[in-house]
Amino acid sequence: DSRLIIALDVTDREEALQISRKIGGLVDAIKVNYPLILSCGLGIVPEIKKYANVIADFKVADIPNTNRLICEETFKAGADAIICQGFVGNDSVKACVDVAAQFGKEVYVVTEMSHPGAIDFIQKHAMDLVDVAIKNGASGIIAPATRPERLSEIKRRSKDLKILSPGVGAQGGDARTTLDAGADFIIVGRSIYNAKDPYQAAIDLIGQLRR
Ligand code: BMP
Repeated sequence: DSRLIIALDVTDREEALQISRKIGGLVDAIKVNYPLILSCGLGIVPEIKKYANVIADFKVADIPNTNRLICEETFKAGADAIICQGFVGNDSVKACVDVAAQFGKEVYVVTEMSHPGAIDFIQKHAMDLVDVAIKNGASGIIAPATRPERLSEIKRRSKDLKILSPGVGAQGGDARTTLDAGADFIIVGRSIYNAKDPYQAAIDLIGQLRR
């Protein structure tokens, strides 16, 4: 229970498996995204699963039927959870949650994103997106480590939903501050996989989370 999730956004298969082997036992989950899957294929999911739970960050954002098909393929490949967008609406999110329930898996809904451009559009609807996650039975949400004050507001709105928070390290967020603001887990990519010693970088982050 480290409260750390690695974002494995590398594109080299050997590197991905080597990092997974080294730090899979330290982290709560390994998050995979398009860079890795487009380069290595969905078949890398079961290989990574040998080392840790896998969260498929596919930010699914389509009509309900297409969302359903995407989720089925993702869970069949062995992913333990999938991330979807909430802005496409209740029916599309519900389609993901329904498939997850069939497979005994989890869905996380993106609320406010962590990058600067999130304030252009998505921030205006962040609280509605939290409500979409609650209403449709998602397991949790994604909320920004780069804006701790917004994270706290989102936490108040989301009550007991799990909060996974990206933006620590390369995007400027701080690990401990993010937990204090209400996150249950932090998601960290570059600060771990680009470190000279990814294992030590993960250990250091876990130390900060336990402080
Ligand atoms: P990094 O620590 O290298 O910035 O990686 C963050 C990871 O979290 C990336 O995989 C990114 O796609 C994802 N992410 C994010 O940074 N902000 C969000 O709001 C939602 C995300 O999924």
